[in-house]
Amino acid sequence: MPTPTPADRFSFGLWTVGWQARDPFGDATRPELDVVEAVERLAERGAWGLTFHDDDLIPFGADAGTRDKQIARLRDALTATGMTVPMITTNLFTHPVFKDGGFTSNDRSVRRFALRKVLRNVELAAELGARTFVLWGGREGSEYDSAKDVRAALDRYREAMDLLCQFVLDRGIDLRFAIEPKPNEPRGDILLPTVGHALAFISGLAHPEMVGVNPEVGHEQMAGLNFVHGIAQALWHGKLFHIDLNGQRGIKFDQDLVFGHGDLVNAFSLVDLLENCGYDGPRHFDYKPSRTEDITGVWDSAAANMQMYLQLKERAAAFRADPEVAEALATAGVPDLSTPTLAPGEGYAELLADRSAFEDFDPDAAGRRGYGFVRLHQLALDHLMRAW
Ligand SMILES: [Mn+2]
Repeated sequence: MPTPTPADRFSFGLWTVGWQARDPFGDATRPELDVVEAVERLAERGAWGLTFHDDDLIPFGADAGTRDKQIARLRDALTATGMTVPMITTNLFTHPVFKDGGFTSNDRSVRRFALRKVLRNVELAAELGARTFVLWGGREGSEYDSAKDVRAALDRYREAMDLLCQFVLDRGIDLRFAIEPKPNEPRGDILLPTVGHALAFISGLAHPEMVGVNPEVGHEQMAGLNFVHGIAQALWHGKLFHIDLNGQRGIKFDQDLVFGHGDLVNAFSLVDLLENCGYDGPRHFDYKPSRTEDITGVWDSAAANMQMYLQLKERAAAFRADPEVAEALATAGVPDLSTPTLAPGEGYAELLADRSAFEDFDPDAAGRRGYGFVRLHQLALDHLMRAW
């Protein structure tokens, strides 16, 4: 079994291992977890970073003394273990004040309060050296179409993002923002529901270069989408600033299972992509130890996330190194897709003059080609299962 090390850049949200397993139908099944214990236990298991929402570390509404003390305790634990805080995010969803959203609440006073809460947390991110600031707008949305002017809400969302970028620029903070899409839950419909929606929104911001996405495996799968395709497109746009790894089984409530405990085949392709695309950001786990687990199960599941990733990384490397796979990829034409469709210097005039492209082309012959995609996929699964 591969052993995780800080070089693997594995990070965990404090709200993941710290989840007390309270759900809409049942009470907590586990006691509170102190941040110092979280840092120590994760570091022992080879993790590199801890991430958190402001309210995970500092209770909502806590006085300045409590806030300073909690930050100091975290700092001491980080120093003692060598752990880092690569990402920070803000809770704009738990307190009743945010029941209609933060940046896009219909109540202007709530929107102003939300902005102040985030700005305060951006300052904390700078103090702790976080390089990415995630924004998950879980309450930004509606249950009733008549209750939310979506175009106005997007104006307010943009207003918020532009303000945050200006703040970071003016203060000289080395920080990028990453929007985390989710289609629904807790709201009936959440704004910026998928990676594609978020990418389109970012292109209309004042500083699009400062804003990317933080896609979560389960969130895209809740919308029935192929997570690997979403990640590939985010990479194509240069917008994969952060990633939330976990597991989900189909179109249902957000399960936050251990990475790979949902669609394992898609997880294999995801690791293959991440390890071969030049992504050097955190491998961040946003999962929840299942409600059935005691504290032993919490740490076993945390370790399982890292082990799943490393095992899939080994399998993907073996897949890529296999000569039979290389031959199957060539038969399938996968490398050929990287060849531009037009020759160097060629335009539509040259294409129109090329008789081999149309007049002399035999579409029936080309239509008889077998691509061998199934054989290629079976080879991938053989490697995934080590079945050869
Ligand atoms: Mn989730």
